[in-house]
Amino acid sequence: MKPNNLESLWMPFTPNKTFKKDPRIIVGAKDMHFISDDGRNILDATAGLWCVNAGHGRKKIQDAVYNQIGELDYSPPFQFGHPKQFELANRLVEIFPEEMNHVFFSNSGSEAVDSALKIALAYQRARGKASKTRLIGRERGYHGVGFGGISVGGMVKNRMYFGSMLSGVDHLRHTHNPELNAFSKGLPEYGAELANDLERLVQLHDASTIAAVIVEPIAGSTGVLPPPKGYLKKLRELCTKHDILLIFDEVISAFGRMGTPTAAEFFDVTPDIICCAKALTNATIPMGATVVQDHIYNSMMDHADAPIELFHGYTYSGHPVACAAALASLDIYKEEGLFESAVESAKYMQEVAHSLKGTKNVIDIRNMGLIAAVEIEAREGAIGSRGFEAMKKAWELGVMIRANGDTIAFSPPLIVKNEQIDEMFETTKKAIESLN
Ligand code: PXG
Repeated sequence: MKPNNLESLWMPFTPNKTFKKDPRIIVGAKDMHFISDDGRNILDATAGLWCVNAGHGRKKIQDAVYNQIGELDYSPPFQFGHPKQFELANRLVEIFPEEMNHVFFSNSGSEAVDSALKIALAYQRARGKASKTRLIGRERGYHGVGFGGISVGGMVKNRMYFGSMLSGVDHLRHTHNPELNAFSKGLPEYGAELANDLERLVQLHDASTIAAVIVEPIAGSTGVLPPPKGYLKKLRELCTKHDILLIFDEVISAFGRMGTPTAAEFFDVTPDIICCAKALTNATIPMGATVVQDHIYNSMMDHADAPIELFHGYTYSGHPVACAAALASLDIYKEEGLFESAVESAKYMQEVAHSLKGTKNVIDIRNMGLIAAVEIEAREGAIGSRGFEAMKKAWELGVMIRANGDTIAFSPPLIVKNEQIDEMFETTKKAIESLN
């Protein structure tokens, strides 16, 4: 049933006026499909917003959440603890890189990022490097919508309306280079040297003023930009050389999207801090986490002001219901071997995605892990209009895809079957071909 009046809701990241004239309403979801209000099954090629990695409507998570509300619906996270938040932190550090053994909980990717930036600054101060206050992001980066996240972020529209943001922030060049790398299968060959852009910023600001660098290991929201081969390793080396923390924003990439628990493991590059959210609870209950290396936590415990080492936290940090959902999600990922099956599906999806080369207006295809992107040429003077129309057409044809500008992104749940991958791309091809 459609709500009678769509006007009272101000929808996020949505053209409200256009949407409300022709709404797309979702009333249910199961496994690989959404159900629309007109009763159609819509194949979910995006795992919602890169987050429903185990597929929709998972009974185990439903039961865990239901039982948790009955047992302990809420307890305050400051000065008191409940068992499941410790259990979840333990489970997370088991699957995160070896040196990363401490977890700070929040409620979203944006908060996980702001927590990471604040921890980086507090850590530098606690260990006697209080001049290290600059934060370095990267052009085209997306780190959520808090003021910290948009300051280090690099997507123009997310920044231009909101004033001057945090001071003392600078940006590395982005890594997108279609002249050399268009239609790369997997990681692009060219561009590792772009990591040296950090040297330029060190020469400009001096390393003694820089606290941390934050990047997405694979840039998602900006239109899927896998890192050039060797880029992340080089960036890690430079951060270590200049005593700068490296933060990976893994809000999209953690929990199996790369076939591994983290992209850090996939790339064999260990950052100092990882931010995650989304698939942590299979998106059923909002939750974010900021996971840090021992040297950061130990330094804070040893040197930060006593008695409270970090003046930061949320009413819902480590919420018991979110913890229950996360524990059940981690169980499902493990019991069903979903990270492993993502590796197989990713191989298949790479070939199917690249078979769209030659389709009308397609100018690039990119992929990595269980992520793919098909970029269509922008209409002159109307950037994003073809992407938007392709998304609408695919919805009519029964597939949910995501348009980031004129790039169509695919990030299906890890339970996806090969026939469903075929359907995702056949429908997308039809949708693209229907556009002028
Ligand atoms: N970091 C990254 C890398 C993200 O992708 C966030 C932080 C923020 O998470 P929250 O939970 O605060 O939304 C994200 C979110 C898209 C799209 O179209 C992606 C996100 C959000 C909205 C749209 O690709 N990712």
